[in-house]
Amino acid sequence: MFIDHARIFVKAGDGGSGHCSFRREKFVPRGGPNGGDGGNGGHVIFEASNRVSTLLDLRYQRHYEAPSGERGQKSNRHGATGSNVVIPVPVGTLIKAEDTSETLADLIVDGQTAVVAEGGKGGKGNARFASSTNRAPRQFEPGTLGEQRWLTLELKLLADVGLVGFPNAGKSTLISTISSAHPEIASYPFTTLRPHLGVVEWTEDSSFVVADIPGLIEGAHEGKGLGIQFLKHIQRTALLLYLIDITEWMEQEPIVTFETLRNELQAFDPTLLERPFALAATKIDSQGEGRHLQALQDYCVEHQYPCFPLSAITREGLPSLMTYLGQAVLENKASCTSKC
Ligand SMILES: Nc1nc2c(ncn2[C@@H]2O[C@H](COP(=O)(O)OP(=O)(O)OP(=O)(O)O)[C@@H](O)[C@H]2O)c(=O)[nH]1
Ligand SMILES: [Mg+2]
Repeated sequence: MFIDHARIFVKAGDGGSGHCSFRREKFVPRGGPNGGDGGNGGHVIFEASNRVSTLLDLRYQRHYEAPSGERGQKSNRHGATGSNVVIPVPVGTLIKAEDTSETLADLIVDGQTAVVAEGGKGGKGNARFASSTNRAPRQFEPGTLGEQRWLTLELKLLADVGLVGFPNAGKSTLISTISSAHPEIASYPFTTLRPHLGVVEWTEDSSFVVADIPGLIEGAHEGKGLGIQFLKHIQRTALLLYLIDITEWMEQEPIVTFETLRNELQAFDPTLLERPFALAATKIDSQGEGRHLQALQDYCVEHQYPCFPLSAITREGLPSLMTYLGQAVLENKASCTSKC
């Protein structure tokens, strides 16, 4: 099951208390204080991992608590440090504090970590309070408390290109043709029920990531079909590719299809309309007379939208689409690097 939202409670370990004790040995009178320090409490840490693809585990386990540090001991022995609790999450996970909505971390690289609850510090034992004027201190510190908080986690996939289209438009077929991703493909609507990522090896040394998300229909923003909840997974893509089925038995005119998709995107997040995009006219191998394709191409010429007629089955049109996407992604990365 693909889960992209979770709410959990984290509690870091408390610091162990310092110890109060004195050397008591037979021939050592007034041996002095020897109470050790308490150990630090363990942190709660998130780690982004490519091996995890959903927040499902966090739905089952909602409480995470790191062990506390142990008390200090006699003979100047420090208490053991509490071990850290490391929670693996998918790359693209955003972590917010529930009470303030403050973003604590946005884990976008495999292996990236973030401490979300700091362990308490161990207290000092009485040995640390000895001074020339106080040789037998009875003073020691308690450990400090570990942080605790409720967190909300949201997974927003990271991809370069997002595929947007009606159900059955051929999104999954396209991603399975150009990458090694294998989402289910079938001739009925809403085959895809969760987003899929595919890595496209564009040239020998460059690749880009494509996201296939479940199909949209008119009224998705009002909850029709699968709704617009999955659109958050294309919010971070640099480029959108609208897939329009142009086979002649499609009742809806392709331009209406395109505009409906744009309206649904706008209802979810108006900035998605400012994102660079291209259109792909799909299934040209079985398009019939080509009336729909002609209408869509005329519309794209008029508006100066890039349009790629293609067939994911015969691969016709794929090379030019790949070149366009690959270059657009490269240009976007270059402009982002120079701006950042
Ligand atoms: N002839 C032809 N059929 C295609 C092409 N691309 C996809 N199809 C067919 O169209 C149907 C739907 O394809 P999918 O890739 O599952 O469509 P989708 O957009 O992922 O659909 P949802 O997951 O329901 O949103 C399948 O029967 C595919 O075999 C194409 O280029 N040519
Ligand atoms: Mg699909």
